[in-house]
Amino acid sequence: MRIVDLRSDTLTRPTAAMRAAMAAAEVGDDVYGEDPTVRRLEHMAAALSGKAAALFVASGTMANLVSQLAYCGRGDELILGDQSHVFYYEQGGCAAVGGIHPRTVPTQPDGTLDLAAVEAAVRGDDIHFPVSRLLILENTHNRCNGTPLNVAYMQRAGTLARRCGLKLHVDGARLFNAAVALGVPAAALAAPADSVAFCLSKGLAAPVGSLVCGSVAFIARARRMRKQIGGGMRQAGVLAAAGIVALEEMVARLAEDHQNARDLACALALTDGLRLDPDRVYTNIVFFDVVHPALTAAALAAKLDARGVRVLALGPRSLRAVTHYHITADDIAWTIDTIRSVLGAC
Ligand code: TLP
Repeated sequence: MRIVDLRSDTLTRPTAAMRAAMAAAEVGDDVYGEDPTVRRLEHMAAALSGKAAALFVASGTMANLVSQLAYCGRGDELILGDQSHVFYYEQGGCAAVGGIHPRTVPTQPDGTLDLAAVEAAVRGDDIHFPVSRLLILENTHNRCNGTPLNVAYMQRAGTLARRCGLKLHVDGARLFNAAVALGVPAAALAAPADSVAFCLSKGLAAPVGSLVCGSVAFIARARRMRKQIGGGMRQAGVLAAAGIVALEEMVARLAEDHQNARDLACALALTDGLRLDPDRVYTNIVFFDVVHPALTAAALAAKLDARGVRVLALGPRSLRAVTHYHITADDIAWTIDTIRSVLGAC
């Protein structure tokens, strides 16, 4: 049966070039700093993000966690959006592992935080209060249709963070999607931040891995935190080799994923029983609501699954489809036909 799996771009499998690079990778013990392939990947990541240093970690969740641990001690406060991945999907790692107190402000529909609300959330110098240390932004914003945060906004956020004595960390799991969609270098989006994390294992199709990028001192601290939570990876060059191919070969083609997402969104917007605004789809993530009276999101996802189209039900009426390397324009056309046929039969 034909399967078009749109549940996530994390489903991407390594390319032939990645597998070849993995097989040939020169390796060493990375906990001793002796894996040449990991070092090369970290240098590439630092250069691409415009930061002085970088650290290879197992996942986006680990990248965000070591960053929070590097900046904050127990009882310190961290400001982040209520729809952010760190707050929503990372098991409260900051609190569970680091004793860090998360303070949310509402995420706006375009993935930004109202900077006046951020400023109002920064604590004053009062013996009753935790100390505000860190602001986290997400670019692109997963739960807000994969919307990219632009350079001007990032600069305003960076200025505010500095003025308020906060560090700024960017969860850029899909930073290169943002850069490609906006037509700017990733480094321009990262410049106002103290640190940025990005993933190799999503649209860039590497099997495993994320990078955290920042100053030399920050990365040294993050490296300690990675070891503390068990993330030292030894001959990780076999994984880093795929990551190098991802950065060299897979960034520019993200534009195809964005076009496919937009084509999907435009067609779904014209489909009875569904609701979405295609003008809010900028990258590879399409959220849509089912408004058909006889269907919930879970019921529609199950019916589509039976026909080979996989999407995620993420709320009572809300579904998510993510385009990626293995999804062709023909897959999108077939998906649209299948969704219309399933809805037509309800
Ligand atoms: N997102 C996954 C799920 O966890 C929801 C997905 O399928 O989209 N930051 C952002 C913005 C992310 O979207 C994700 C993964 C992460 C961090 C965590 O990355 P991993 O899965 O590598 O820990």
